Amino acid sequence: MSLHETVFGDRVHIGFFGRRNAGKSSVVNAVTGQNLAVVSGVPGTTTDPVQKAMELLPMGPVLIIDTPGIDDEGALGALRVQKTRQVLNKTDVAVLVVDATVGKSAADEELIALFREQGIPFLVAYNKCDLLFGQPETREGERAVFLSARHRINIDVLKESIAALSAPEEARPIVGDLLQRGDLAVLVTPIDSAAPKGRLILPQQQTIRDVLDSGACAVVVKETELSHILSCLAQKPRIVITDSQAFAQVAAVVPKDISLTSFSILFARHKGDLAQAVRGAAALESMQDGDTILISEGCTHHRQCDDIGSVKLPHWIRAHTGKELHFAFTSGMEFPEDLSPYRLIVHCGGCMLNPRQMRYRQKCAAAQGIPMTNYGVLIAHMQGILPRTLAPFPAAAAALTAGRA
Ligand SMILES: Nc1nc2c(ncn2[C@@H]2O[C@H](COP(=O)(O)OP(=O)(O)OP(=O)(O)O)[C@@H](O)[C@H]2O)c(=O)[nH]1
Ligand SMILES: [Mg+2]
Repeated sequence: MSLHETVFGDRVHIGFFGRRNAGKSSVVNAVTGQNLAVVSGVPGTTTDPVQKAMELLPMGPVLIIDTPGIDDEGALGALRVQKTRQVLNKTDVAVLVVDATVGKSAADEELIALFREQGIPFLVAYNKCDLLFGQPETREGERAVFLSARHRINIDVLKESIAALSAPEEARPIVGDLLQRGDLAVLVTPIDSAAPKGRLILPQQQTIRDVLDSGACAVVVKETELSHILSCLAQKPRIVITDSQAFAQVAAVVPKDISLTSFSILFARHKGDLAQAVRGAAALESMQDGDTILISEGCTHHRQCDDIGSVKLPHWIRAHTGKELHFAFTSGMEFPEDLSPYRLIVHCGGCMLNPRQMRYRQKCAAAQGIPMTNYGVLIAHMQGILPRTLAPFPAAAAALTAGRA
């Protein structure tokens, strides 16, 4: 996976919505300082979502998404709502662009209702204020910014406000909350045939960064050197984090009084709801002949996920359950609205999805009562290592016993 792709899922996704001609594309261009999107006085200029990954201060890495304008006639229409929802599924922060000379319409209110429904923080950008005497009326409690894209007025205020809204999503820890300054974390990273030669894969790099940021020390070893290194350490490690594939070997070497978990478990928690994934894994035990399992991937081109998802997982699952099961597959942005044909959903780790997208998919499954787990958690379950890897996470470990009951 290229450097550009790897950081995609961690970018703050900022979506710009609103009526046709409100000036969404103009605001996007002003915010980015680039002529990213075509601007014109003709309503309906932007016909498909346009997205661009970039560095944007004060946020850092972001993905900017300009969307087609909605109809002036009020009701959004089924297709518009569906398209808007698709963008909303991956939106961390929504900016509703309103033409200040016209004010908010019924369609704008519908958009606000959609933001609320999906729990997306949003603000209202009243654009074209250069044409206005005084300020437009706003609803109490509404986060509003008054600006002019054309004259570059208050664009900085808009950026600051977006940054303020996007902050909480950024705070999700990988492992930092389990560590204290001066702690030692041992990371076990086998030679990975899927990793580019000479590199560590993204979850490993990000975990190391997180360990360092918490003031702890990361010791990185292969499973073959682990035993020797453990015996050399003067300080007892706070935690050992291993690649799931080496778990059996690592578990045999790490003393029982040292926490042991896997990169997959850390990332299931970092990206989504770990407890739900744990309950989902337990559902594997109640599969019946003829049931269909949906295997879903966040990207279309990650060779390792593809191989695990399409070949290894079905094989392991059939062997583990001994049942005649059917498998369905989806990848990329497609995720079925109707999940009722499936008895279980197994999702990839979602390195290409942002946390909101991942959690949204989990929410869809929960709402329809379909168990959902992920690759790493399910593999850990089938290997019988889930209880030990969950020990550092009491809340998720409770889901383990709840699932059994
Ligand atoms: N006076 C004034 N005009 C603006 C401002 N921002 C945008 N416009 C004008 O409004 C018109 C529509 O701008 P766009 O940015 O294309 O609007 P849009 O919301 O992307 O429109 P669609 O893509 O058709 O949905 C253009 O003629 C812009 O020049 C502003 O701050 N002040
Ligand atoms: Mg546009």
